[in-house]
Amino acid sequence: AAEDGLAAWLRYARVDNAKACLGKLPSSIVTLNATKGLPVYTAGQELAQGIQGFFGKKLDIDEHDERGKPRNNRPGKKSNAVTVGTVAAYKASNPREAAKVPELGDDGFYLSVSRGNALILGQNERGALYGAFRWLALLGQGNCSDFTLASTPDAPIRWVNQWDNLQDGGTHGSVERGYGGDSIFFWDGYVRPDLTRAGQYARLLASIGLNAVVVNNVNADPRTLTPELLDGLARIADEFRPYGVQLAMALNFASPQTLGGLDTFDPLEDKVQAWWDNITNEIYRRIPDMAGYLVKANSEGQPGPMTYNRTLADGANMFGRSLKPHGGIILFRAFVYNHQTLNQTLDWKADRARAAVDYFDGLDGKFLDNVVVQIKYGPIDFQVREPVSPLFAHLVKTPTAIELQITQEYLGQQAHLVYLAPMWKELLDFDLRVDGKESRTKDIISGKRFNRKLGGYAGVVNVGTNTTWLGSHLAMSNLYAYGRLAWDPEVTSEGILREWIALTFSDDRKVIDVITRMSMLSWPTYENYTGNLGVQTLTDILLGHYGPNPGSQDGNPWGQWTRADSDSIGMDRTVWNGTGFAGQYPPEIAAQYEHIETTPDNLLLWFHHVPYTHVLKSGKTVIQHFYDAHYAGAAVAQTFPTLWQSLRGRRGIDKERYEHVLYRLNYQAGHALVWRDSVNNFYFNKSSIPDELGRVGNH
Ligand code: GCW
Repeated sequence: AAEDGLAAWLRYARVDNAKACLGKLPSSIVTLNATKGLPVYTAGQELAQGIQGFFGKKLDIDEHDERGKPRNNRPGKKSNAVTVGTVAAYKASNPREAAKVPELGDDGFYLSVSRGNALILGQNERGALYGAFRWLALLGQGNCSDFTLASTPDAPIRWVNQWDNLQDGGTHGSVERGYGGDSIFFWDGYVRPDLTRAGQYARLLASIGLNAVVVNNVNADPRTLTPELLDGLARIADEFRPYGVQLAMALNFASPQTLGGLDTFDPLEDKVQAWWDNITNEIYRRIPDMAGYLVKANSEGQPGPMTYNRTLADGANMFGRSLKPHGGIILFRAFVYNHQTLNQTLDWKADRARAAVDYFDGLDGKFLDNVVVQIKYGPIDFQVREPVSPLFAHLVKTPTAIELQITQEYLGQQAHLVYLAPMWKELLDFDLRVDGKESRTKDIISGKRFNRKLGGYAGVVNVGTNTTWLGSHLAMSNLYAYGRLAWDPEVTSEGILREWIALTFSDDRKVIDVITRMSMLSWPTYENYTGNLGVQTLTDILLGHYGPNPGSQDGNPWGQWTRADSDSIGMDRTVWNGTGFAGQYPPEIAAQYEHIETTPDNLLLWFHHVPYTHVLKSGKTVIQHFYDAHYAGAAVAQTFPTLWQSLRGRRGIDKERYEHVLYRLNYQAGHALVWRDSVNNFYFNKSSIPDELGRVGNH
């Protein structure tokens, strides 16, 4: 039902062995120094709601004040309790016990469950809420055993980016690359009067450890900074605050001119700096806990410092200065390139993939300490297969965050099931070998590798007003996985999935197994029936990034080229003969990508231009691999509806969600055939090489 979609993994539905847990549950909830509207208070409410939902047991909430004394003096103190609060509040009432709590980092929690008593302590208020949600996630899987756990998130920045426009318009409605309806925040140029969904969204995000949301599009509207809008943003922040989620905002670099009426937006002009300082003060006056800014500059037509021949660091630091007194941070995007000047026909060495490193060259060390560079996982744009962006290896003194995309822009737009955790984990685990030492992406962004305090994760989520949030029930596993990985990149893709399924549908064994199976197959399957061997996804580049259109990649300045002709295909990104992109990696990795023999098959066409008859490590030719992979991928997609149908009527698979998912999987199965035939025919027509199995070409 609609409310199941809205509640997503926080349905708190009755668990199978509810009875078995009853004896092991506390009989009351104690909150330590809770204030209504702040996370510890929320944690108490969630625990009550969750335990009632999972087990049918109603618990009272006893509020204790800052000295540990009951506020609502209920007679006859109950024996077993779950106590929730901050470490500091616990210390005030129970110094001796508090001394035993292990050291926690920012946002961390300590969770100890023993014989019907539970202690949930946060390093800060939201840490306590995270601890409560973690325990609830276990209880919701029927796990009511005793345990002790201290957990601190791997990285401090665990943000969501929403690409929400203030107004309907353009071809994409009010959320750019959003496939779940209109913005939950904005309507008709203003912040919505009713922000119920904003609060519900914050609740979901807090339950997976995410701590801030940029609420407006990176292609930012200068009107965001008008007083009416700022008042509205403050109301959004009020909805977020009970969940410990902070508001952040995207800015338009030219605002001092377009909105403020100055004759310039040059970041080195005093009056421009003063304008930003002033507006920043205005924002913090309304939203004292605002997290910071996100800025897209000099990219795809957006204004930026380069308009005035200033560096990207000059631009970023201007915001850093304004934010500094308020403790805010600026996420400055590395997605900087010019989509108008790239010329494929004239220039064999032109390459959009080079842009980020080229533009940030020489800037490491020039950023203020509250500037974080936000880097898309790959050098192009959220494709089904990209190597990790080499920029992660170049910024040693500068904190970085990885930008992942939960909304499936190039990956089927939620009409295809594509579970992304396995892809993200490959990227996060990749070892860039900076200075010949182990340098995994995850350890670079967390700050561990180069000893930095800041860094982390930015996920483009783009939920909308649809009661499924993203437009598809199964796509929500990606949001769940994003939060879990940003907290702890060591958790396994499959483990995340099993937990998400149990909480979203039920802990029925078959339900968990079947959805896990489909989801774990889904990314390789999508890659098989779309773009193979690192050639990129092959969606239509010019119209909405959806559906097959291999021909649209080339012959335009967008730079997502394949250079396919009648004999050969692939981007030569070698140093010796190509664009030189391979040389942007540290030496060990550069050497690997420079040569065909050491480039993995799945990135062959990303780095090399080869004949269709080139033989892969697998022993197949490139063209035969295309044909086979497309048949294999489309065949697996045909099995998804049948697999799903085997779950009909099982626990947690209600009729409405069953039908909704089935409809999409049937569509995907059909569309996979369209993909298969379009791509195969396209390359057959180009190359005139028939399929060895006679499926493609002249019959
Ligand atoms: O992936 C592309 C999208 C644009 C987006 C841009 C960006 C917000 O097609 O819609 O703009 O990247 O990330 O800035």
